Amino acid sequence: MKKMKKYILLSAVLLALSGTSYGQWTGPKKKPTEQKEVMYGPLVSAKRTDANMEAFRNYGLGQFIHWGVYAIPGNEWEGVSARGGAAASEWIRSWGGANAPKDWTKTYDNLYKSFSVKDFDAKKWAKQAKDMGAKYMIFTTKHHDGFALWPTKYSDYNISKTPYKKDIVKEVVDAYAAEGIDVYLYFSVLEWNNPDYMGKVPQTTEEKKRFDKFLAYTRNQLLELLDNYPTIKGLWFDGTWDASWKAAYDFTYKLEKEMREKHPGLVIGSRFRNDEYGARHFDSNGNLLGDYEQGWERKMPKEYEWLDGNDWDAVMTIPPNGWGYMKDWSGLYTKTTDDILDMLLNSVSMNGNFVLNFGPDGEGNMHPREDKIAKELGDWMKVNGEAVYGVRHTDLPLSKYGYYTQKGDDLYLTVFNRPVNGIVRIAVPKAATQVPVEAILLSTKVTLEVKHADIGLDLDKNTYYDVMVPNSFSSSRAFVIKMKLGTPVSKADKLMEAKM
Ligand code: FHN
Repeated sequence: MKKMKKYILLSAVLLALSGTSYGQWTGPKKKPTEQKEVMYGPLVSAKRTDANMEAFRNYGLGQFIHWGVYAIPGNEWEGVSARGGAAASEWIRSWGGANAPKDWTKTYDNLYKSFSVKDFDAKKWAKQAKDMGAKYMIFTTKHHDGFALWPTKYSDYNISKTPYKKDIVKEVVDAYAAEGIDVYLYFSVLEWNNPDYMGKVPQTTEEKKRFDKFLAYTRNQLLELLDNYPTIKGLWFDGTWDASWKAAYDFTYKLEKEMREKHPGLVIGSRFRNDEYGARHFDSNGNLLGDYEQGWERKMPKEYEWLDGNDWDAVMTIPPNGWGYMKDWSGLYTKTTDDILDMLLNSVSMNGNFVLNFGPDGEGNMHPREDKIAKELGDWMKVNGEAVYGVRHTDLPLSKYGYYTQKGDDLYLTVFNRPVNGIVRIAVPKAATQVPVEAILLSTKVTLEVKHADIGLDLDKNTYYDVMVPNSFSSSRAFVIKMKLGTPVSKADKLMEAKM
């Protein structure tokens, strides 16, 4: 028993010290040189190949929806902007400083009484997402303010107490399922307004009692979501960075196990929990905690190698860090459809999904710019989606013209940088047994000439194939060249090396 006590004390100390998580989102992951005994590591042994994970790998494009009572103020109050006073629009409850309204949280915590969402139409949202080409959607059931968009039995702070009354989560789940779009439910662990929540590790008996009550409440709500909405494919966790949650690694380990047993095939990202040393996303030995890397938020991996072969998705806002609805986008750079296409193709070229965020207003309307982007993105996906869905990374040398994706012996190059001479040069290792032998423009199905261009550069490991894009072809947006890979008809000659 004494040994156990020492162990628990040691791990608590380590936990407190180890603020860092192995998951570096800013560069290649350096696997720890020494492996250590980890009791609370991954619950999923290897890369899953079941239907839900195969579907995840094939999604390509997803939609995130942040919606809650924070949409009513829309990042301002009585004409005063919260910009700079709160971290983001859905963080407006934490608005502080000189400009913040007096007794703001009292005001905020009564917003639910005016949450009538008179324009809310889940079917309209789902149709828009379908037309945009989204294959999965992540929906905020409850954000950090604790307001639940479903009639939870475990808190009175929920949709049933609003003028709208009805179960918004159910309406959204059903509408998206009817459009064939998989639903993942977003769940924030932390709750700013919950008296039993605390960010720090509970110390006193009273604090431990309160936080244990909070953990039981969290478990109840999660099991309730799985009971109420059995068709969902995954849970998307957030707000799991506080020391209190990190110290509850035994609870979170057991809860993940329980949820997976209750809902076979459930997909859970790496943000849910940590190991006993406090390592999040990846345990202290560098093993992924969850089914996919869930740390690419408003950032993109620079190289495929950074992903270490893990599944992942990148979640992205249109205005900078604008997850919940913002009335005022002025003065901000807001991403264009072309920016989003670039990030989407970049993601799928590295075996990831790209998830674009929408933040409906307090009545349930998408922002006009979101409507515009959804339409433009959908128009592009209708013609070129073949280069995005169900594709995988290819090991060819990177192209300077755009992003490669591959499906069997179909190789796609989505061109963002069109060469002025019309020659799209594909570098292929000289030793390759599969090279581009045919090509078409995906949008027009017009056949393109493919020429072997063995430049004969000394020391060059590659040979080249030129795909000729006719000047007559015009495109105001990225376009896709679809190539067929086959056996090379001409071998790159072994040339003598220059003497010098
Ligand atoms: O704090 C949240 C934030 O409000 C937003 O929900 C994003 C989207 O995933 N997640 C957290 C910030 O990392």
